[in-house]
Amino acid sequence: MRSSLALAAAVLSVAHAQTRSDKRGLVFVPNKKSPEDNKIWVQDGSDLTWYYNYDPTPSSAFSSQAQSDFEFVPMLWGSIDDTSFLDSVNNLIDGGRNISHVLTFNEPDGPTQYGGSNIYPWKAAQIWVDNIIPLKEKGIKVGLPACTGGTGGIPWLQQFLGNCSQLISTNGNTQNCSYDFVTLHWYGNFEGLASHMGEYSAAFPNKTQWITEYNFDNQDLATTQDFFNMSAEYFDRLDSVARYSYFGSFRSDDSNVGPNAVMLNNDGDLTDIGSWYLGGVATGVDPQSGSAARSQVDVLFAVALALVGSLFLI
Ligand SMILES: *[C@@H]1O[C@H](CO)[C@@H](O)[C@H](O)[C@H]1NC(C)=O
Ligand SMILES: *[C@@H]1O[C@H](CO)[C@@H](O)[C@H](O)[C@H]1NC(C)=O
Ligand SMILES: *[C@@H]1O[C@H](CO)[C@@H](O)[C@H](O)[C@H]1NC(C)=O
Ligand SMILES: *[C@@H]1O[C@H](CO)[C@@H](O)[C@H](O)[C@H]1NC(C)=O
Ligand SMILES: *[C@H]1O[C@@H](CO)[C@H](O)[C@@H](O)[C@@H]1NC(C)=O
Repeated sequence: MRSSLALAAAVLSVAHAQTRSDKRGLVFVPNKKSPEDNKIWVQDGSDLTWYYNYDPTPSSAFSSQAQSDFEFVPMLWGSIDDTSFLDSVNNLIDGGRNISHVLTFNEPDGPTQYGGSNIYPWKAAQIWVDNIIPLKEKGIKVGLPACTGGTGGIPWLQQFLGNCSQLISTNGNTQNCSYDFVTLHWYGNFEGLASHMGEYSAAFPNKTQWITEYNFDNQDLATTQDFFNMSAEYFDRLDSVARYSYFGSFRSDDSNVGPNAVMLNNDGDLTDIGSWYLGGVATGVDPQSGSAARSQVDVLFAVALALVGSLFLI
């Protein structure tokens, strides 16, 4: 009885050991304090198929990655007064990089002190006409601006689409600015996430969704892990979700979404969530464990002790 239960448990744990998904990508800004973390995301066997860094150009940390293995998705982050985004994407293409998707406007409905690009819909519409429509005409798939998870997001997007339509319509010939996918951010619990996605499907029907930032921030570890698993299972199951990227590719001490929401502990080791996200098994690493700074002090202290010890031996 006992052994068959143990066997059943073992089989289950094997069956649940890994979930893999080619929808998974990386939202990541390399951290100058811990450059050794960069390679974690592109290690052999990593599930991650694409990344973005809020910039129009790839991260130099990933310059040796082939676009076909680890697709770089350029982002037009915020306000510009020229066609620099378009020019930059065209330069990448001319350089031989197969750019197939672009992201636009990071949290344009959000204030800059919380990382938003805080831009008027009409201004964003003009930038879209100048930079995004020419890319769309080349066959590049373009994402609707990535608003915050707040209630202002959908109204902002509706203004944006109306303004964009005004810019490209001529007398008696109404044109709409078109897009290929809808981009969402979410911070909160799973029920809220599912309902947010439903509101976006109703407002922008028949488009696939990319969830490019999400987390249940500032929760205890068990709650964070439950949220992580439920959301990953949901995204993988829904055909309407094309891609997703978990906001947590940093160390606990560097987190602005709470100490447990991260994929790395303070030594740069993958947490359970980090390992699951890459398609691996639980590591048992507590997100809040480790401290590179402290362990350096420990090493110095050990060296000093050894030196003192050797003095006595002489
Ligand atoms: C989350 O999913 C992983 C991988 O499928 C599984 O091993 C783990 O037990 C799950 N954890 C929770 C808290 O549900
Ligand atoms: C470019 O990337 C897209 C999407 O990943 C792919 O479908 C297409 O085949 C690629 N084109 C070339 C020339 O590699
Ligand atoms: C443009 O979008 C509006 C609002 O969604 C819609 O009512 C209208 O039919 C669309 N027009 C065209 C030409 O697609
Ligand atoms: C959604 O797409 C289906 C199939 O392409 C089409 O029949 C339907 O009219 C579309 N609905 C809307 C609201 O555009
Ligand atoms: C977007 O532009 C602003 C500023 O010009 C107007 O006030 C809005 O009415 C307009 N919105 C739409 C949906 O066209």
